Amino acid sequence: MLIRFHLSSGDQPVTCDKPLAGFTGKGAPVRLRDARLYVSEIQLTNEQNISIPLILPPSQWQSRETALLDFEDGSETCKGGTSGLHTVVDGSLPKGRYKGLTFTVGVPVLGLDKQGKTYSPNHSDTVSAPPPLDNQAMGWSWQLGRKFIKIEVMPTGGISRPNGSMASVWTVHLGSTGCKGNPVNNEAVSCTRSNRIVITLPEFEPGNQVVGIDLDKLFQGSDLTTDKGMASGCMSAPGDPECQPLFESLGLNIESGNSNPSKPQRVFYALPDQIAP
Ligand SMILES: [Ca+2]
Repeated sequence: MLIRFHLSSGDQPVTCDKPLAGFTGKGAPVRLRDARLYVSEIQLTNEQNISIPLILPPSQWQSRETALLDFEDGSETCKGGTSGLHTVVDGSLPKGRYKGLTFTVGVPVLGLDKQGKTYSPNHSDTVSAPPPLDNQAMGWSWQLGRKFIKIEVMPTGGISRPNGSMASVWTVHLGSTGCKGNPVNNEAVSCTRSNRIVITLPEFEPGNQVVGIDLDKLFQGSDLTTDKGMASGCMSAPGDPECQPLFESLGLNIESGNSNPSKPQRVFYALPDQIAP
């Protein structure tokens, strides 16, 4: 079974070769630079309301527990990226009708390697980890963790910084923070803020719908022309002024790093198939 994903800005597809359409109230045109994310713990709900895990056959794009989605093709403004696009998760399920979908945006703390031995998919060395966890661009410095979301955009005219300089790239890097323990020494890693997003789409028919990811909704509370501190954009630091509105769009409590049930995420949604290209 294929679970398909579609990156949009409003109702327009997002690609590397033209500015993001559908952006409202944010001034100058915005170009895409990067758009990749990891999803895991994918489950479909059957008609008896039981959640059944999607079993992922390992490939270049998915390990036993984690899949990489890639919406940039390395062209035009996405030059630092890769030519491959990958917008589906492929897995197997018992035959039957399924009506709902849940998944996590992020890489799990625990998983099983090829030999069936426990290891940490998130806190593993990108050099020796199985694909797609070997993707260097998705690695980040926190205890050999991963960027769960790597979205980068470039507003025309740049981004003004507090010191008067201009930056060109507005960054969204989501990953676990406040991590302790060095995996290189086989120490268990724990992070104070997980920053994994649990997405629940209670009405989702895999054959007729795709998972929409709406950048206009992601940036709803953000001013992409200005950065008020720390990373240009947000690299998940709780003290970064640009992180608060982004975390709110993603349904995450910025202090705890947990999903915030009273303010659900608004970026991921079930989209009828015919809208997707
Ligand atoms: Ca910032």
